[in-house]
Amino acid sequence: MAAIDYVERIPNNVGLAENRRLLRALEEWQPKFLEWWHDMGPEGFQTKDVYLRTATSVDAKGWAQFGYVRMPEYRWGIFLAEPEPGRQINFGDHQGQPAWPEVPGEYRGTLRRLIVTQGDTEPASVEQQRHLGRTCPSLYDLRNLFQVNVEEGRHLWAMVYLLDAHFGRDGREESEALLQRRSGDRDKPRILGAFNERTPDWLSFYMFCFFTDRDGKYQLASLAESGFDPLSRTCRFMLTEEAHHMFVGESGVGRIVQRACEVMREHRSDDVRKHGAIDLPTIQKYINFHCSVSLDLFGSEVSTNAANFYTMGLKGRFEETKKKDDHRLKDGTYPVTTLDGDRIVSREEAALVSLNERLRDDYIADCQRGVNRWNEIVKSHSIDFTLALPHRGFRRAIGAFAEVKVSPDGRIVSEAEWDARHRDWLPTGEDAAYVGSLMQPVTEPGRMAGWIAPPARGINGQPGDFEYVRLG
Ligand code: BYC
Repeated sequence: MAAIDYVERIPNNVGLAENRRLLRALEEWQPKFLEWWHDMGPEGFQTKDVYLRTATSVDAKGWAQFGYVRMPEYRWGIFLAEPEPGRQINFGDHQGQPAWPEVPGEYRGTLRRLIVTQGDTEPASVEQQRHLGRTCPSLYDLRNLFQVNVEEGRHLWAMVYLLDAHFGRDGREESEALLQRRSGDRDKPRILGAFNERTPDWLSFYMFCFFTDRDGKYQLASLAESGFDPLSRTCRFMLTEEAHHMFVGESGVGRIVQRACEVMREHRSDDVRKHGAIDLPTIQKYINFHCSVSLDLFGSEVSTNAANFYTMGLKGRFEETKKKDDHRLKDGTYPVTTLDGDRIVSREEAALVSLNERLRDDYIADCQRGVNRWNEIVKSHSIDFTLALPHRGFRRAIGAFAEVKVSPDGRIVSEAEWDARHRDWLPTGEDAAYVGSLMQPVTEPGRMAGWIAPPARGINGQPGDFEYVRLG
Protein backbone atom coordinates (compact mmCIF):
# COMPACT_ATOMS: atom_id res chain seq x y z
CA MET A 1 0.00 0.00 0.00
CA ALA A 2 2.83 2.42 0.86
CA ALA A 3 4.37 2.12 -2.63
CA ILE A 4 3.34 4.85 -4.99
CA ASP A 5 2.07 4.07 -8.46
CA TYR A 6 4.20 6.19 -10.80
CA VAL A 7 3.03 4.46 -13.96
CA GLU A 8 -0.24 6.35 -13.79
CA ARG A 9 -0.52 9.94 -14.98
CA ILE A 10 -1.41 10.88 -11.43
CA PRO A 11 0.99 9.19 -8.97
CA ASN A 12 -0.97 7.84 -6.03
CA ASN A 13 -1.20 5.25 -3.31
CA VAL A 14 -4.99 5.21 -3.18
CA GLY A 15 -5.71 2.74 -5.98
CA LEU A 16 -6.90 5.47 -8.31
CA ALA A 17 -6.83 3.15 -11.35
CA GLU A 18 -9.68 1.13 -9.85
CA ASN A 19 -11.95 4.13 -9.37
CA ARG A 20 -12.71 5.25 -12.92
CA ARG A 21 -15.11 8.06 -11.98
CA LEU A 22 -12.65 9.67 -9.61
CA LEU A 23 -9.76 9.13 -11.99
CA ARG A 24 -11.71 10.93 -14.72
CA ALA A 25 -12.54 13.85 -12.42
CA LEU A 26 -8.90 14.26 -11.39
CA GLU A 27 -7.62 13.85 -14.95
CA GLU A 28 -9.97 16.65 -15.95
CA TRP A 29 -8.70 18.84 -13.14
CA GLN A 30 -5.01 18.12 -13.81
CA PRO A 31 -4.62 20.33 -16.96
CA LYS A 32 -6.43 23.16 -15.15
CA PHE A 33 -3.99 22.83 -12.28
CA LEU A 34 -1.06 22.95 -14.71
CA GLU A 35 -2.51 26.00 -16.39
CA TRP A 36 -2.82 27.68 -12.99
CA TRP A 37 0.77 26.62 -12.15
CA HIS A 38 2.04 28.19 -15.38
CA ASP A 39 0.08 31.41 -14.78
CA MET A 40 0.51 31.77 -11.02
CA GLY A 41 3.43 29.52 -10.05
CA PRO A 42 7.11 30.56 -9.83
CA GLU A 43 7.77 33.25 -12.39
CA GLY A 44 10.62 32.74 -14.84
CA PHE A 45 12.00 29.33 -13.84
CA GLN A 46 9.54 26.86 -15.29
CA THR A 47 11.97 25.37 -17.81
CA LYS A 48 14.95 25.08 -15.43
CA ASP A 49 16.18 21.89 -13.79
CA VAL A 50 15.72 22.11 -10.03
CA TYR A 51 17.17 19.69 -7.48
CA LEU A 52 13.93 18.62 -5.79
CA ARG A 53 12.77 15.83 -3.59
CA THR A 54 9.73 13.87 -4.70
CA ALA A 55 7.64 11.57 -2.52
CA THR A 56 8.14 7.93 -3.45
CA SER A 57 6.53 6.17 -0.51
CA VAL A 58 4.77 7.25 2.63
CA ASP A 59 6.67 5.18 5.15
CA ALA A 60 9.19 6.78 7.46
CA LYS A 61 12.23 5.33 5.70
CA GLY A 62 12.92 6.93 2.36
CA TRP A 63 9.69 8.61 1.30
CA ALA A 64 11.74 11.15 -0.60
CA GLN A 65 13.93 10.87 -3.64
CA PHE A 66 16.19 13.72 -4.84
CA GLY A 67 16.92 14.60 -8.44
CA TYR A 68 16.68 17.34 -11.07
CA VAL A 69 13.13 18.09 -12.17
CA ARG A 70 11.52 20.86 -14.18
CA MET A 71 8.78 22.17 -11.95
CA PRO A 72 5.85 21.65 -14.33
CA GLU A 73 6.97 18.00 -14.56
CA TYR A 74 7.00 17.49 -10.79
CA ARG A 75 5.05 14.32 -9.95
CA TRP A 76 2.19 15.92 -8.05
CA GLY A 77 0.04 13.17 -6.72
CA ILE A 78 -2.08 11.73 -3.98
CA PHE A 79 -0.40 10.20 -0.98
CA LEU A 80 -2.16 9.15 2.18
CA ALA A 81 -0.41 7.90 5.31
CA GLU A 82 -0.87 4.19 6.02
CA PRO A 83 -4.28 3.34 7.51
CA GLU A 84 -4.27 2.48 11.21
CA PRO A 85 -6.18 -0.81 11.55
CA GLY A 86 -9.21 -0.41 13.80
CA ARG A 87 -8.80 3.35 14.14
CA GLN A 88 -11.50 4.98 16.21
CA ILE A 89 -12.86 8.48 16.63
CA ASN A 90 -10.96 9.76 19.64
CA PHE A 91 -13.00 12.78 20.78
CA GLY A 92 -16.38 14.48 20.70
CA ASP A 93 -19.86 12.97 20.61
CA HIS A 94 -18.78 10.00 18.46
CA GLN A 95 -15.82 9.06 20.65
CA GLY A 96 -15.15 5.31 20.57
CA GLN A 97 -16.98 4.69 17.29
CA PRO A 98 -15.01 3.43 14.27
CA ALA A 99 -13.45 6.23 12.22
CA TRP A 100 -15.52 7.14 9.14
CA PRO A 101 -14.22 5.96 5.74
CA GLU A 102 -16.90 8.18 4.13
CA VAL A 103 -18.34 11.60 4.97
CA PRO A 104 -21.24 11.39 7.43
CA GLY A 105 -24.21 13.02 5.65
CA GLU A 106 -25.07 15.39 8.49
CA TYR A 107 -21.55 16.89 8.57
CA ARG A 108 -21.06 17.20 4.86
CA GLY A 109 -21.27 21.00 4.62
CA THR A 110 -19.08 21.63 7.67
CA LEU A 111 -16.43 19.19 6.59
CA ARG A 112 -16.38 20.54 3.06
CA ARG A 113 -15.90 24.08 4.40
CA LEU A 114 -12.94 22.94 6.54
CA ILE A 115 -11.29 21.13 3.63
CA VAL A 116 -11.85 24.06 1.26
CA THR A 117 -10.40 26.52 3.81
CA GLN A 118 -7.35 24.32 4.22
CA GLY A 119 -7.03 23.77 0.46
CA ASP A 120 -7.33 27.48 -0.33
CA THR A 121 -4.18 28.36 1.61
CA GLU A 122 -1.96 26.12 -0.50
CA PRO A 123 -2.23 27.76 -3.95
CA ALA A 124 -2.45 31.13 -2.18
CA SER A 125 1.04 30.77 -0.76
CA VAL A 126 2.44 29.82 -4.19
CA GLU A 127 0.82 32.96 -5.62
CA GLN A 128 2.25 35.09 -2.82
CA GLN A 129 5.77 33.81 -3.49
CA ARG A 130 5.76 33.61 -7.27
CA HIS A 131 8.07 36.53 -7.98
CA LEU A 132 10.71 35.76 -5.32
CA GLY A 133 12.87 33.61 -7.61
CA ARG A 134 14.08 36.71 -9.41
CA THR A 135 15.81 38.05 -6.29
CA CYS A 136 17.14 34.87 -4.67
CA PRO A 137 20.10 35.25 -2.27
CA SER A 138 21.64 31.96 -3.50
CA LEU A 139 20.88 28.83 -5.53
CA TYR A 140 20.42 26.96 -2.26
CA ASP A 141 17.65 29.35 -1.22
CA LEU A 142 16.13 29.35 -4.70
CA ARG A 143 15.86 25.58 -4.58
CA ASN A 144 14.26 25.69 -1.13
CA LEU A 145 11.68 28.21 -2.35
CA PHE A 146 10.76 25.93 -5.24
CA GLN A 147 10.64 22.86 -2.99
CA VAL A 148 8.18 24.68 -0.77
CA ASN A 149 6.16 25.78 -3.80
CA VAL A 150 5.82 22.34 -5.41
CA GLU A 151 4.87 20.83 -2.06
CA GLU A 152 2.19 23.47 -1.49
CA GLY A 153 0.98 22.49 -4.96
CA ARG A 154 0.86 18.88 -3.79
CA HIS A 155 -1.08 19.90 -0.69
CA LEU A 156 -3.64 21.44 -2.98
CA TRP A 157 -3.85 18.08 -4.77
CA ALA A 158 -4.37 16.42 -1.39
CA MET A 159 -7.45 18.55 -0.62
CA VAL A 160 -8.78 18.30 -4.17
CA TYR A 161 -8.57 14.52 -3.92
CA LEU A 162 -10.76 14.61 -0.78
CA LEU A 163 -13.25 16.98 -2.43
CA ASP A 164 -13.49 14.95 -5.64
CA ALA A 165 -13.51 11.55 -3.96
CA HIS A 166 -16.03 12.32 -1.22
CA PHE A 167 -18.17 15.35 -2.08
CA GLY A 168 -19.59 14.60 -5.54
CA ARG A 169 -20.50 17.53 -7.75
CA ASP A 170 -20.14 20.11 -4.97
CA GLY A 171 -16.62 18.85 -4.39
CA ARG A 172 -15.69 19.17 -8.05
CA GLU A 173 -17.04 22.73 -8.11
CA GLU A 174 -14.98 23.59 -5.05
CA SER A 175 -11.90 22.08 -6.72
CA GLU A 176 -12.38 24.45 -9.64
CA ALA A 177 -12.95 27.42 -7.36
CA LEU A 178 -9.65 26.71 -5.60
CA LEU A 179 -7.91 27.50 -8.89
CA GLN A 180 -9.97 30.63 -9.50
CA ARG A 181 -9.51 32.66 -6.32
CA ARG A 182 -6.33 34.74 -6.26
CA SER A 183 -4.21 35.95 -3.35
CA GLY A 184 -4.76 39.67 -2.77
CA ASP A 185 -7.43 39.98 -5.50
CA ARG A 186 -10.13 42.46 -4.47
CA ASP A 187 -12.92 40.63 -6.26
CA LYS A 188 -11.95 37.00 -5.63
CA PRO A 189 -9.53 36.94 -2.69
CA ARG A 190 -8.25 33.88 -0.86
CA ILE A 191 -10.36 32.93 2.17
CA LEU A 192 -8.08 33.71 5.13
CA GLY A 193 -6.48 37.08 5.83
CA ALA A 194 -2.78 36.08 5.92
CA PHE A 195 -3.05 34.58 2.46
CA ASN A 196 -3.95 37.89 0.88
CA GLU A 197 -0.89 39.70 2.26
CA ARG A 198 2.13 40.35 0.06
CA THR A 199 5.44 38.48 0.40
CA PRO A 200 7.58 41.17 -1.20
CA ASP A 201 11.06 40.06 -0.15
CA TRP A 202 13.00 37.10 1.22
CA LEU A 203 12.90 38.27 4.83
CA SER A 204 9.10 38.17 4.53
CA PHE A 205 9.33 34.74 2.88
CA TYR A 206 11.33 33.25 5.75
CA MET A 207 9.01 34.89 8.29
CA PHE A 208 6.02 33.46 6.41
CA CYS A 209 7.58 29.96 6.50
CA PHE A 210 8.32 30.31 10.19
CA PHE A 211 5.01 31.80 11.35
CA THR A 212 2.37 31.02 8.75
CA ASP A 213 3.52 27.52 7.81
CA ARG A 214 3.60 26.80 11.53
CA ASP A 215 -0.12 27.62 11.68
CA GLY A 216 -0.31 24.99 8.93
CA LYS A 217 1.42 22.52 11.23
CA TYR A 218 -1.07 23.10 14.06
CA GLN A 219 -4.16 23.14 11.86
CA LEU A 220 -3.05 20.01 9.98
CA ALA A 221 -2.22 18.25 13.25
CA SER A 222 -5.76 19.05 14.49
CA LEU A 223 -7.29 17.81 11.25
CA ALA A 224 -5.06 14.71 11.42
CA GLU A 225 -7.09 13.79 14.53
CA SER A 226 -10.31 13.89 12.49
CA GLY A 227 -12.85 11.11 12.68
CA PHE A 228 -13.09 11.36 8.88
CA ASP A 229 -10.28 8.91 8.21
CA PRO A 230 -9.24 10.00 4.67
CA LEU A 231 -8.71 13.55 5.99
CA SER A 232 -6.68 12.25 8.91
CA ARG A 233 -4.44 10.13 6.69
CA THR A 234 -3.96 12.93 4.15
CA CYS A 235 -2.97 15.44 6.84
CA ARG A 236 -0.58 13.00 8.49
CA PHE A 237 1.43 12.76 5.31
CA MET A 238 1.24 16.51 4.65
CA LEU A 239 2.78 17.14 8.07
CA THR A 240 5.99 15.40 7.01
CA GLU A 241 6.36 17.94 4.19
CA GLU A 242 5.36 20.91 6.37
CA ALA A 243 8.33 20.25 8.68
CA HIS A 244 10.75 21.19 5.90
CA HIS A 245 8.94 24.48 5.26
CA MET A 246 9.34 25.49 8.88
CA PHE A 247 13.00 24.52 8.72
CA VAL A 248 13.39 26.85 5.71
CA GLY A 249 11.77 29.65 7.74
CA GLU A 250 13.64 29.18 10.99
CA SER A 251 17.04 28.64 9.40
CA GLY A 252 16.46 31.49 6.92
CA VAL A 253 15.71 34.03 9.66
CA GLY A 254 18.50 32.51 11.78
CA ARG A 255 21.02 33.07 8.97
CA ILE A 256 19.90 36.71 8.60
CA VAL A 257 20.26 37.20 12.37
CA GLN A 258 23.68 35.58 12.20
CA ARG A 259 24.82 37.90 9.41
CA ALA A 260 23.56 40.98 11.30
CA CYS A 261 25.52 39.89 14.38
CA GLU A 262 28.68 39.17 12.39
CA VAL A 263 28.55 42.64 10.82
CA MET A 264 27.88 44.28 14.22
CA ARG A 265 30.93 42.56 15.68
CA GLU A 266 33.14 43.19 12.70
CA HIS A 267 32.38 46.93 12.50
CA ARG A 268 31.73 47.45 16.23
CA SER A 269 28.52 49.24 15.30
CA ASP A 270 24.75 48.75 15.44
CA ASP A 271 24.41 50.49 12.11
CA VAL A 272 24.64 47.38 9.99
CA ARG A 273 22.61 48.85 7.15
CA LYS A 274 25.71 50.81 6.19
CA HIS A 275 27.31 47.44 5.52
CA GLY A 276 24.44 45.80 3.69
CA ALA A 277 22.99 43.66 6.51
CA ILE A 278 19.51 43.72 8.04
CA ASP A 279 19.52 45.21 11.54
CA LEU A 280 17.98 43.38 14.48
CA PRO A 281 15.31 46.07 15.17
CA THR A 282 14.05 45.65 11.58
CA ILE A 283 13.98 41.88 12.01
CA GLN A 284 11.94 42.46 15.19
CA LYS A 285 9.40 44.54 13.25
CA TYR A 286 8.99 41.76 10.67
CA ILE A 287 8.46 39.29 13.52
CA ASN A 288 5.74 41.55 14.92
CA PHE A 289 3.97 41.72 11.58
CA HIS A 290 4.10 38.06 10.59
CA CYS A 291 3.33 36.76 14.05
CA SER A 292 0.22 38.92 14.41
CA VAL A 293 -1.12 38.02 10.96
CA SER A 294 -0.59 34.34 11.73
CA LEU A 295 -2.23 34.54 15.17
CA ASP A 296 -5.40 35.66 13.40
CA LEU A 297 -5.44 32.35 11.53
CA PHE A 298 -6.57 30.55 14.67
CA GLY A 299 -9.93 32.37 14.65
CA SER A 300 -11.76 33.94 17.61
CA GLU A 301 -10.76 33.09 21.18
CA VAL A 302 -14.28 31.96 21.92
CA SER A 303 -15.77 30.14 18.97
CA THR A 304 -18.87 28.02 18.59
CA ASN A 305 -17.53 26.91 15.20
CA ALA A 306 -14.51 25.38 16.93
CA ALA A 307 -16.78 23.74 19.55
CA ASN A 308 -18.93 22.24 16.81
CA PHE A 309 -15.96 20.96 14.79
CA TYR A 310 -14.81 19.16 17.94
CA THR A 311 -18.16 17.81 19.12
CA MET A 312 -18.84 16.50 15.63
CA GLY A 313 -15.49 14.67 15.65
CA LEU A 314 -14.16 16.60 12.64
CA LYS A 315 -11.23 18.58 14.12
CA GLY A 316 -9.42 17.65 17.32
CA ARG A 317 -6.81 19.30 19.51
CA PHE A 318 -3.07 19.23 18.89
CA GLU A 319 -1.94 15.78 20.07
CA GLU A 320 -5.48 14.88 21.09
CA THR A 321 -4.74 11.27 21.92
CA LYS A 322 -1.85 12.17 24.22
CA LYS A 323 -4.11 14.31 26.41
CA LYS A 324 -5.45 12.78 29.61
CA ASP A 325 -9.03 14.00 29.91
CA ASP A 326 -12.44 12.80 28.78
CA HIS A 327 -11.98 14.08 25.17
CA ARG A 328 -15.51 15.48 25.26
CA LEU A 329 -14.84 18.67 27.21
CA LYS A 330 -18.47 19.33 28.11
CA ASP A 331 -17.64 20.30 31.70
CA GLY A 332 -14.10 21.69 31.78
CA THR A 333 -12.88 25.25 31.43
CA TYR A 334 -9.80 26.82 29.84
CA PRO A 335 -8.06 30.14 30.61
CA VAL A 336 -8.55 32.55 27.71
CA THR A 337 -6.70 35.85 27.39
CA THR A 338 -9.25 38.45 26.46
CA LEU A 339 -10.56 41.95 27.12
CA ASP A 340 -12.49 43.16 30.12
CA GLY A 341 -13.44 46.71 29.21
CA ASP A 342 -10.08 48.36 28.68
CA ARG A 343 -8.09 45.70 30.53
CA ILE A 344 -6.44 42.53 29.25
CA VAL A 345 -7.41 39.64 31.52
CA SER A 346 -7.28 35.87 31.71
CA ARG A 347 -10.77 34.43 32.08
CA GLU A 348 -11.94 30.82 32.45
CA GLU A 349 -14.22 29.97 29.54
CA ALA A 350 -15.97 26.71 28.71
CA ALA A 351 -13.30 24.35 27.33
CA LEU A 352 -15.29 23.51 24.19
CA VAL A 353 -15.62 27.04 22.88
CA SER A 354 -11.98 27.84 23.80
CA LEU A 355 -10.38 25.37 21.42
CA ASN A 356 -9.04 28.01 19.03
CA GLU A 357 -7.28 29.72 21.93
CA ARG A 358 -5.86 26.45 23.21
CA LEU A 359 -4.39 25.72 19.76
CA ARG A 360 -3.06 29.29 19.61
CA ASP A 361 -1.34 28.68 22.98
CA ASP A 362 0.34 25.54 21.62
CA TYR A 363 1.41 27.53 18.57
CA ILE A 364 2.81 30.47 20.58
CA ALA A 365 4.88 28.11 22.74
CA ASP A 366 6.31 26.51 19.60
CA CYS A 367 7.11 29.92 18.04
CA GLN A 368 8.81 30.97 21.28
CA ARG A 369 11.14 27.96 21.08
CA GLY A 370 12.24 29.10 17.61
CA VAL A 371 12.75 32.70 18.78
CA ASN A 372 14.86 31.38 21.68
CA ARG A 373 17.11 29.64 19.15
CA TRP A 374 17.53 32.92 17.23
CA ASN A 375 18.41 34.62 20.53
CA GLU A 376 21.08 31.97 21.12
CA ILE A 377 22.72 33.16 17.89
CA VAL A 378 22.62 36.77 19.14
CA LYS A 379 24.03 35.74 22.53
CA SER A 380 26.83 33.71 20.96
CA HIS A 381 28.10 37.00 19.46
CA SER A 382 27.97 38.65 22.93
CA ILE A 383 25.39 41.14 21.69
CA ASP A 384 22.86 42.57 24.12
CA PHE A 385 19.60 42.33 22.16
CA THR A 386 16.63 40.03 22.60
CA LEU A 387 14.13 39.21 19.87
CA ALA A 388 10.62 38.62 21.19
CA LEU A 389 7.18 37.59 20.06
CA PRO A 390 4.66 40.41 20.21
CA HIS A 391 1.80 40.13 22.69
CA ARG A 392 -1.05 38.04 21.29
CA GLY A 393 -3.30 41.12 21.22
CA PHE A 394 -0.94 43.13 19.02
CA ARG A 395 -2.37 44.22 15.65
CA ARG A 396 -5.11 41.63 15.56
CA ALA A 397 -7.94 41.70 13.03
CA ILE A 398 -9.84 38.63 14.30
CA GLY A 399 -11.17 38.02 17.82
CA ALA A 400 -11.51 40.18 20.94
CA PHE A 401 -8.36 42.24 20.34
CA ALA A 402 -9.56 43.41 16.93
CA GLU A 403 -11.48 46.13 18.79
CA VAL A 404 -8.47 47.73 20.48
CA LYS A 405 -4.90 48.78 19.87
CA VAL A 406 -2.33 46.79 21.83
CA SER A 407 1.42 47.44 21.96
CA PRO A 408 3.89 44.58 21.32
CA ASP A 409 4.56 44.42 25.06
CA GLY A 410 0.87 43.95 25.78
CA ARG A 411 -0.51 47.34 26.87
CA ILE A 412 -3.76 48.70 25.51
CA VAL A 413 -2.78 51.99 23.94
CA SER A 414 -4.72 55.01 22.72
CA GLU A 415 -5.14 55.77 19.02
CA ALA A 416 -2.77 58.68 19.57
CA GLU A 417 -0.06 56.47 21.04
CA TRP A 418 -0.57 53.91 18.28
CA ASP A 419 -0.23 56.63 15.63
CA ALA A 420 2.90 57.93 17.30
CA ARG A 421 4.53 54.54 17.86
CA HIS A 422 3.44 52.07 15.17
CA ARG A 423 6.43 52.97 13.04
CA ASP A 424 8.63 51.59 15.84
CA TRP A 425 6.64 48.37 15.93
CA LEU A 426 5.90 47.47 12.32
CA PRO A 427 7.96 47.63 9.13
CA THR A 428 7.67 51.11 7.61
CA GLY A 429 7.78 51.93 3.91
CA GLU A 430 11.38 52.93 4.50
CA ASP A 431 12.25 49.57 6.12
CA ALA A 432 10.59 47.70 3.26
CA ALA A 433 12.45 49.84 0.74
CA TYR A 434 15.76 49.12 2.47
CA VAL A 435 15.12 45.37 2.61
CA GLY A 436 13.89 45.56 -1.00
CA SER A 437 17.12 47.30 -2.05
CA LEU A 438 19.10 44.26 -0.83
CA MET A 439 17.10 41.87 -3.00
CA GLN A 440 19.62 41.46 -5.80
CA PRO A 441 19.85 37.98 -7.31
CA VAL A 442 22.90 35.85 -6.50
CA THR A 443 22.97 32.80 -8.76
CA GLU A 444 26.59 31.65 -8.90
CA PRO A 445 26.92 28.20 -7.27
CA GLY A 446 28.25 28.55 -3.73
CA ARG A 447 27.84 32.33 -3.53
CA MET A 448 25.59 34.03 -0.99
CA ALA A 449 24.06 37.52 -0.78
CA GLY A 450 25.80 39.76 1.78
CA TRP A 451 22.76 40.09 4.08
CA ILE A 452 22.45 36.37 4.90
CA ALA A 453 24.94 33.80 6.27
CA PRO A 454 25.47 30.53 4.40
CA PRO A 455 23.50 27.49 5.58
CA ALA A 456 25.11 25.08 8.04
CA ARG A 457 24.86 22.23 5.54
CA GLY A 458 23.64 21.49 2.03
CA ILE A 459 20.43 19.77 0.99
CA ASN A 460 20.75 15.97 1.01
CA GLY A 461 24.41 16.29 2.04
CA GLN A 462 25.41 18.28 -1.06
CA PRO A 463 28.53 20.50 -0.94
CA GLY A 464 28.37 24.30 -0.58
CA ASP A 465 28.90 25.01 -4.28
CA PHE A 466 26.32 22.52 -5.51
CA GLU A 467 24.29 23.70 -8.50
CA TYR A 468 20.83 23.38 -6.96
CA VAL A 469 19.16 25.06 -9.93
CA ARG A 470 20.67 24.81 -13.41
CA LEU A 471 20.14 28.20 -14.93
CA GLY A 472 22.33 27.75 -18.00
N1 BYC B 1 -9.20 35.41 8.02
O1 BYC B 1 -15.24 31.31 15.01
P1 BYC B 1 -14.23 31.94 14.14
C1 BYC B 1 -1.59 26.31 5.95
C2 BYC B 1 -13.66 33.54 9.73
S1 BYC B 1 -2.31 27.36 7.12
C3 BYC B 1 -10.44 35.46 7.45
O2 BYC B 1 -13.52 33.13 14.63
P2 BYC B 1 -13.28 29.39 13.38
C4 BYC B 1 -0.52 26.87 5.11
C5 BYC B 1 -14.12 32.10 9.82
O3 BYC B 1 -13.80 31.37 8.62
C6 BYC B 1 -3.63 26.39 7.84
N2 BYC B 1 -11.53 34.91 8.02
O4 BYC B 1 -13.13 30.93 13.67
C7 BYC B 1 0.42 27.75 5.62
C8 BYC B 1 -15.59 32.24 10.08
O5 BYC B 1 -16.23 32.49 8.84
P3 BYC B 1 -17.69 31.86 8.53
C9 BYC B 1 -4.96 26.54 7.14
C10 BYC B 1 -11.38 34.29 9.21
O6 BYC B 1 -14.25 29.13 12.31
C11 BYC B 1 1.39 28.27 4.80
C12 BYC B 1 -15.68 33.51 10.92
O7 BYC B 1 -14.45 34.22 10.69
N3 BYC B 1 -5.90 25.59 7.64
O8 BYC B 1 -1.97 25.20 5.84
O9 BYC B 1 -13.40 28.66 14.66
C13 BYC B 1 1.44 27.92 3.46
C14 BYC B 1 -15.80 33.23 12.40
O10 BYC B 1 -14.89 32.25 12.74
C15 BYC B 1 -10.14 34.19 9.85
C16 BYC B 1 -7.00 25.90 8.38
O11 BYC B 1 -7.26 27.03 8.65
C17 BYC B 1 -9.02 34.80 9.20
N4 BYC B 1 -7.80 34.78 9.76
O12 BYC B 1 -11.78 29.10 12.90
C18 BYC B 1 0.49 27.06 2.94
C19 BYC B 1 -7.83 24.74 8.86
N5 BYC B 1 -10.32 33.54 11.02
O13 BYC B 1 -17.50 30.35 8.59
C20 BYC B 1 -0.49 26.52 3.76
C21 BYC B 1 -9.27 24.85 8.48
C22 BYC B 1 -11.62 33.24 11.10
O14 BYC B 1 -18.56 32.40 9.62
N6 BYC B 1 -9.92 26.03 9.02
N7 BYC B 1 -12.26 33.67 10.02
O15 BYC B 1 -17.99 32.37 7.14
C23 BYC B 1 -10.38 26.14 10.30
O16 BYC B 1 -10.19 25.26 11.10
C24 BYC B 1 -11.15 27.36 10.68
O17 BYC B 1 -11.84 27.80 9.55
C25 BYC B 1 -10.28 28.54 11.20
C26 BYC B 1 -11.22 29.61 11.77
C27 BYC B 1 -9.32 28.04 12.27
C28 BYC B 1 -9.48 29.22 10.10
